[in-house]
Amino acid sequence: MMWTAGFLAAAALFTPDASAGFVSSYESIDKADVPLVTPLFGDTAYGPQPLYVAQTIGFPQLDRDGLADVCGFTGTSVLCRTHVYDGYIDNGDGTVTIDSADGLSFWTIANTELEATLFDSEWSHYEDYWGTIRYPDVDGDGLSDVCGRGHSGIECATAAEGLTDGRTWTTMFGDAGRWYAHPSHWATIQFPDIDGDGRADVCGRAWDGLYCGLSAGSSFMTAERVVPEFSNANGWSADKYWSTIQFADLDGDGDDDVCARGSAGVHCALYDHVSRRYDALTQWTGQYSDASGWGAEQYYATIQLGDINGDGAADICGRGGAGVFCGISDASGGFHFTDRMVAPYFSNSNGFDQPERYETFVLADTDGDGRDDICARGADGLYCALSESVLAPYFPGGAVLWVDNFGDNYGWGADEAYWGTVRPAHMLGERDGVEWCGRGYAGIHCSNR
Ligand SMILES: [Ca+2]
Ligand SMILES: [Ca+2]
Ligand SMILES: [Ca+2]
Ligand SMILES: [Ca+2]
Repeated sequence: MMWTAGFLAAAALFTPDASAGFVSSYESIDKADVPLVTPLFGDTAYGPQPLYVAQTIGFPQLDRDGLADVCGFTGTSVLCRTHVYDGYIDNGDGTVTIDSADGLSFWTIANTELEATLFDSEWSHYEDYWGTIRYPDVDGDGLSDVCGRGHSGIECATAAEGLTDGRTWTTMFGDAGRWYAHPSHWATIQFPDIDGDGRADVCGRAWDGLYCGLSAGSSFMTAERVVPEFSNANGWSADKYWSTIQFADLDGDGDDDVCARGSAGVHCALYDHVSRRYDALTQWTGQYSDASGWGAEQYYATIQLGDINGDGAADICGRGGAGVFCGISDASGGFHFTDRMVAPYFSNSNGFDQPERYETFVLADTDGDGRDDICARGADGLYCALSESVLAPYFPGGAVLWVDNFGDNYGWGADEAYWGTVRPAHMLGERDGVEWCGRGYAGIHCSNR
């Protein structure tokens, strides 16, 4: 870590002055800033927290108040703190008014700390353990649990038991199966809900294809090979291919489908609820191909699924040299691109070819209109291109400075332990979009609304 004088000087600006805040639609609601919401996970006297802390920070739902809580792996356990907030007034008509006087009082009311001690110091030694820690709802009770790949397989601790019941949910994906051997195996482990029953399932890519095990509520059923096409023999062990494997509901039937970028474009398979298997992998678009230059990390690493037009079927976006462009799912086998679904702000010439920018891309409904928007960390704050229209989606306003913080100007570009933590969180509940949180040197900062 280069702990430069310039960064120290800028660090005091993590919390901007009161006049800074949102632009666009929230301006009339509240001039809000980006307060420190908890000193938890802040830097130590030795500098930034290690990546096993920074990269495991998440904002799950551990209780039933609808407000995101915070968790992270400290190196000796997964530590979580529930979020209690009284900074808004419920108007009783589905809207809330932000009480800005109380709006800065996160964490000042009694809140609860939960600790999953299953994730012990051994987990800090191996990225193929800590790098898999996630917060899925594996038992389907509406609360987030903590899961990760450990020595014995997938280990989970449930919020229902206060994270005290950590144990092995399946021996698949463990060290005995050599899942540690290459990131093309352990780093593909994800927790989608492939059968749409509300319980997160587990999937990961082995040498001979993608395996998934359905959640049975207190364990995962035996994982089966569901997409044999994703094999080493077919070339999927290359970073530019396996790292793009992701799950989303492409046809809006409630089951999570799967896509990945191959050499000739993006290939996807729909989950068939009747056969309880994935259909054959097919090519959904010839965009994003190696021949078009998408084999470079600054491009393929940005490809994401999200519902840009808000019709319930996940669409696809990716950042090329000239900006982000998106294709809309037809829910049956194709993504369709138009010249209007382009966000040129996020171009190479605006600096988005740098990892501290392009790795922060997120598709999230930041303005709460039901359509996912394109957001990324820029030079002087978090920028979003807001999606409009269901039938002919486009980004009419270009990109706007959505949060006047998290930019390089306030030091967030200095270290992955800062910029790698900026992400959306429902700090004020599911309504009206998201807040944005990140780990700065003093702890977790979140935008207000
Ligand atoms: Ca499920
Ligand atoms: Ca589906
Ligand atoms: Ca859609
Ligand atoms: Ca939106």
